[in-house]
Amino acid sequence: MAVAQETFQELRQALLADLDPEVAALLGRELERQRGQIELIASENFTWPSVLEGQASVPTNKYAEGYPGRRYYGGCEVVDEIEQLAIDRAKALFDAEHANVQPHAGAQTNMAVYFSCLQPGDTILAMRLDHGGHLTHGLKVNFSGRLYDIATYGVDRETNLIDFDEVARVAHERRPKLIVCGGSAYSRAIEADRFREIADEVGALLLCDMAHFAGLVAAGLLPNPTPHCDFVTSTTHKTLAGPRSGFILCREEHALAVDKAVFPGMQGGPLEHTIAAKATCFKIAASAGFRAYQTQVRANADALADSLVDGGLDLLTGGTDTHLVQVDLRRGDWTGKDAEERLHEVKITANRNTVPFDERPPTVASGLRLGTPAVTMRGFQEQDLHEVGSVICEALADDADLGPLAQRSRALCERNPLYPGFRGYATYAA
Ligand code: DSN
Repeated sequence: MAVAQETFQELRQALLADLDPEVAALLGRELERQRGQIELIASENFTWPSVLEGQASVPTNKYAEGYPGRRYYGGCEVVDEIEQLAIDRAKALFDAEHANVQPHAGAQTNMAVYFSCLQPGDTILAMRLDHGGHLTHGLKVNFSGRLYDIATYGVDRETNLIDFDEVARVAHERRPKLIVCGGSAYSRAIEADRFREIADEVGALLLCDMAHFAGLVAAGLLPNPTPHCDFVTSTTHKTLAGPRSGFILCREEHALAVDKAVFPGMQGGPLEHTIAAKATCFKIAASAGFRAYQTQVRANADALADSLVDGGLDLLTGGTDTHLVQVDLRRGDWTGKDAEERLHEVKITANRNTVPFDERPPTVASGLRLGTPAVTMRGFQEQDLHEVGSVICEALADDADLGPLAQRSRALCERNPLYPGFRGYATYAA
């Protein structure tokens, strides 16, 4: 029931569903969309209820330019404690000498690292985007490609594994000031130690972008890149399952430069409510429960990979060490775009992705990138991922009967409810 909204007093008391039923209804619809489909976008997750609480909290009202104990505003005594807690937890979780928890998102983490150690025109060596890198690793139309001289490496054409001979050869030819490892579409463990050896040979700094697999590192299921790197960047909302945000880890010798690059170099006021949620995310990521969750993420990724191969699809590298699998569609008629759209019709959300040496443009692409963090968060186990894999393979058959397949997806969602007990915004908006 909507309340009158004319007076200041009414505005000060009204809750969302009463004040703005349109937005409340849209939020309710988004909740139901998330509940009613199988989320396989490898970079997405369903965050913890405790993190949602932190993100909706009152430090959103606070300006706090600067760092704990060194702010440009009064009244920062509590947010100082919040931010210091997040810093200390991030350092402990990844065994890092320094952490900056202010970056608003992943792109800003990489921008801050570049600003801290490079001048425009300096050379960065990074993985090509279509081989699994990231926009901020040097795409021409991204700030990284516009400001810096970009040298690239990729994967081996046969194995689809990082071609370390190429990394070394290009590093020696181009003498980069910074080497970047990690990316957003590579399903095998990143060997930061091997990148370190090459970086040392050419006197380069080393950055690992672990945004995708940070949760698996936190749980001890993938090697921690931090001891080998000058800088490590990450988001907090992918496998880490926290709020939509980012953070930077670095060696002490780079701490001042990184902090100055973030503020005042690029950002103004930090989002202290999100930093509170990051602190909670790091606390959760150090727990036994989180390790159990990540162990299931990995088991589910293997189960999905096995079922897709059994159903006749090709996977890049044949499988996965992480939370993601990459379907290579080049042997058949499907494009990534068409496959993504077909899966949408059977209640499965995924994203098209280029495969290495793809002849199609990224808007069409020849691959699908699938990941298990989100479905695992809602309770899916190996047998469920076998069923998901079977629905995918049947949906990509020429004579697919989509209605029954969508029903099988719905049944999986109903067996594994998302945010059970959360009444949601739709309740108020109704
Ligand atoms: N957009 C993210 C992803 O999907 O991997 C990377 O920033």
